[in-house]
Amino acid sequence: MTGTVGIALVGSKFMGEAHSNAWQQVTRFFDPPLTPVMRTVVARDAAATAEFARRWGWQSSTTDLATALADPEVTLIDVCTPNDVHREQAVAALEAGKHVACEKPLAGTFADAKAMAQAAKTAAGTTYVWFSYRRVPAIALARTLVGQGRIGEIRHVRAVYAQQWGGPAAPAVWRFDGGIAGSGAHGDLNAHIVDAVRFVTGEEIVEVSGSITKTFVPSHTVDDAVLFLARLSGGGVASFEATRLATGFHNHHGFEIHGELGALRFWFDEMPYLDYYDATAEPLVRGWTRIEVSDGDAGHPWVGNWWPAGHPIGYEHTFAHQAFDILTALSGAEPVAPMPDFAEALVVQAVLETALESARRGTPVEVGELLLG
Ligand code: SOE
Repeated sequence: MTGTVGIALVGSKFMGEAHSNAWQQVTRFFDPPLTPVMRTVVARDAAATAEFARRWGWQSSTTDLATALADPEVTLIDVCTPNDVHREQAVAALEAGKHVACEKPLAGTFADAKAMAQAAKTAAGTTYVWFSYRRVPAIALARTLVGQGRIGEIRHVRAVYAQQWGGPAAPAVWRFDGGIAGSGAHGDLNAHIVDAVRFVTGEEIVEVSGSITKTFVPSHTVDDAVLFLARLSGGGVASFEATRLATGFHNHHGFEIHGELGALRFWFDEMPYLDYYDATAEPLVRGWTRIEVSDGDAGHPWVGNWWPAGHPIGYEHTFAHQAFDILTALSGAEPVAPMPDFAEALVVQAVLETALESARRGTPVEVGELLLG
């Protein structure tokens, strides 16, 4: 399939900028099978949105989502708004026959996420969710190495997402308002590492226990920290930690995955690197190998489209990778790495909800209980 995809962006803040940059960069560095056309941006303030459109290369701007949905040239709605409006905007877009790419978490509440996944089931359009860290080359390589059986059966996973937004200088943003965000560090940060662990291991999180949640800052109406333990479908165990109160960390996240034959370790603070331990190597030389995931010729994903090996890419590139993979998937071809849709994001949301339920009950809870219930 060849042709164009007319895009309407909904939202113009942090993610609106990240996505706009991605739609701009994708045709400069990649040759997607479909060409994105940045038709319009939708946001609340008319003047600010017009200025946003000028700066980021959108052809027009509007304050009215219905205008964008009525445009026959627009086929993909890119939702980058706060969590409480994802459902209304995504469902309206699906009902208008559009494809939808929605920011994570799928929604602020499990009920909204379920409704969105339900709407996607019967819609003509396809859905995508911007779990953009899947498209960190080192994380996608970790998935490939697990798939090749290099670390064997997975026994122990440790996943962490730690930020420092809780101190006296913490900004008063919508992410701390339960009515808008629905969830705090849990929905914003655990969502990423739950998705990353599922993505890399290829396993499901089947049971959650030992979950604790805590709000430290009195003005916050969401959790500031949620920690929980889990069982994986392959029999391994896992721990997840998300916090806004990790003084000293701006955006520290990653995982350590220990298998019967080896281990993998990734931390976003050192984004180009994946550490691999081969437990089958000769004892004399056995040890952690640091792979610099920047070599397209070696088969490292996406990086060959940017700079020569050893010239690292950063946070914003993961969004360009996702833009490329969305355009590839829309054309009917296989994306570089699997692309989560609303049904898959609902599974992530079910894990998050199960953790909250486990904290409420003080007992282990099976994820299937909520997902199927
Ligand atoms: C804010 O907590 C935030 O921007 C998240 O919403 C993003 O998903 C994460 O990538 C960085 O932190």
